[in-house]
Parts: sequence; structure tokens; C-alpha cells
Amino acid sequence: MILVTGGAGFIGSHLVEEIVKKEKVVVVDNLSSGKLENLPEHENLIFLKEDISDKSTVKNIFDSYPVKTVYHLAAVASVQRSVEEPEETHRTNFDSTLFLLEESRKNKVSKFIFASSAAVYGDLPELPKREDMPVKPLTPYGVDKYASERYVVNSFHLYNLNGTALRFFNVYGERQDPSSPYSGVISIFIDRTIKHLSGEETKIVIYGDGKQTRDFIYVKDVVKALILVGKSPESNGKVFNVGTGRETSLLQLLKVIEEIAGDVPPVKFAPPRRGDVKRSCADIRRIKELGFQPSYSLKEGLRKLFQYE
Ligand code: UD2
Repeated sequence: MILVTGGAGFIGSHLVEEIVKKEKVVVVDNLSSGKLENLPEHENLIFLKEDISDKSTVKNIFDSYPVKTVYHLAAVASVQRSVEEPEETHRTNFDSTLFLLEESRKNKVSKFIFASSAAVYGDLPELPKREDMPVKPLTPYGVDKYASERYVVNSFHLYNLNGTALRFFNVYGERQDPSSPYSGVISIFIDRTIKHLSGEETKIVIYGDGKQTRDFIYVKDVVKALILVGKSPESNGKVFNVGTGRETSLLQLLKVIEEIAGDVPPVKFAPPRRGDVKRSCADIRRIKELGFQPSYSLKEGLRKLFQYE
């Protein structure tokens, strides 16, 4: 049986959708940002509305289900919120990892996959980011992700728990919620473009000059990486970037959206966000060695998103 924490969230629900086709899965999610309607109805799916920052809850789950694989994706995903509420987010973003690792060790789980983030790299200028480069997480979010991934990797060396951490770059796709100002930039730009096309008065805000870059990866490719790593013993005790290896600026992103949609809303430039990383791009050679290859170009991923919306 597979346990997916944060399984009702944006990335988690795409993973669950894939797993239920073949295997039984327990989804645990406190629905703080995840939504029940993100999940498919399926006989292989058990849903628990629980908070894994509580140790006894985690123990109960392992006592109740024969968990063999853990995908730990639950987190407060907003970097900004971690800055405003470091204590509360630490419980979710770090304590839960430790509780899950402890139970996984005791219950002889055969694989533990942790969703880390490019946030661990901080704003060190060298690009593309390689997994063996120095890290400099700048926010409570980045620090908790880094600490969690070290625990995951060390659990392999200390206790033979087959752990792997994946550093996600900028993930986009269906069901990413565009409603907060800290939502993924693609979900916001697409939401505004659709509103604009339907005649609503709206605008796109670019913080900074729009030349900042990101490595945008489509959520289905992230799921592919998660499943691959779950089945790969060579990934044990290691950290992997999950991106496309392509760097795209916000201005280029807007151009691609315009090519697909035919038009975009007026753009307003605002001062850059505090702590914003100027350039980001993954070196994906390490995960490619496991057999990973992203399937979707940015244009293809965005096309699918427009069809969905
Ligand atoms: C991403 C992750 C975050 C963390 C971080 C690590 C998302 C949603 N967030 O943050 O969880 O892992 O990477 O470094 O994937 N922007 C605009 N206009 C808007 C919204 C955003 O110009 O309306 C800019 C924003 O200032 C930034 C870029 O777009 O320069 C990307 O912003 P983001 O919030 O999508 O993602 P990021 O890279 O800050």
C-alpha cells in the first residue's frame, strides 16, 4: 500500500490519479490548501482528513494500514507564509517529515520519497543548479525543505531506509490554484488571460523587469519523475533536481501564452518582490541517468492547460 501525504493538493492529486490505476493508496491531507474534488473516486483510494504534524496521527496511520511506500508531499507550499508564520509552517514542513521517517523506519517501509524544492539553493548565482552545489536556503520554507531532505538521505545511511529527495523547480499544471498572489506565476497569467479573453477587465502584473527566469516543469512530468524514483533502487540515499533544464524568462513565457491564446491582458510592471531569485534553472543530468526525460515542452504543457480551463 502506498501512502501519499498532501495527496489532495495540486501535485499530490496528479500523483494519486496515476497510482490508483494500479495500486491501493492512502491519501492523507488536512485540506488546508488541498481539495477533495481534486481526487478521483476510485476503489483503490482511501482518504483521511488528518494533520500529519501530529505525531500520534502519523502513528495511527501506520498502525492501521500496511504502508510499503511513502510519498511525502504535504507542506505549506507558500514561501511567503513560511516567512510570516515560521513556527506553524515548521511543524508542517519539518516535524511531519521526522514523524513519517520514524514510523517508516519502525514499520520497515521499502521506499520513502520526499518532495523538496529548488528553494534550497537560494540565490547563489551559479547556473544551472547541480545537486552537489552549495546550498543557501533563505527562508524558513527553504531551511525546512533542506533539513527534511538531509534527514531523508541520512536515514538511508543510518537506518537503511530507502529514502530519496526530489528538488522540484517551478511546477505548473491543471488544478494549481491561481487565487493567491503567491500562486504559481503560470496559473496566475493563464487565469488572467482567460478572463481577458472573455471580456473581463484585468491585467497581468510583472514584478521586476520580466527578465527573471525559471525552469518551468509540467506537473505530469513531475509525476513521471516521482513514479520513476519510487521504482529505482539506484535513487536511494540521493537527491535529484526535477526540472526540464530549460530557462525561460517571464517575458518569454508571456509570448508563448500569447501565441497559444491569441492575446494577453495589458501588462503592468511593479517593483521586484523582496528575496526574488533572478535566475533559476536545473541541471537534470543526474535524474536523466535514472531514465528520466521530460515529455512536455513549455508550449505543449501550456496548450494542455488552456484546453483544461
Ligand atoms: C517557486 C515556488 C516556491 C519555491 C520557490 C523556490 C511556485 C508557485 N513557487 O517560487 O514554492 O519552491 O520556487 O525558489 O512554484 N511573478 C510575477 N507576477 C505574478 C506572480 C509572480 O511577476 O503575478 C514573478 C515572481 O516575482 C517571480 C516569478 O514570477 O519572479 C515566479 O514566481 P512564482 O511565485 O511562480 O515562483 P517562485 O519561483 O517565486
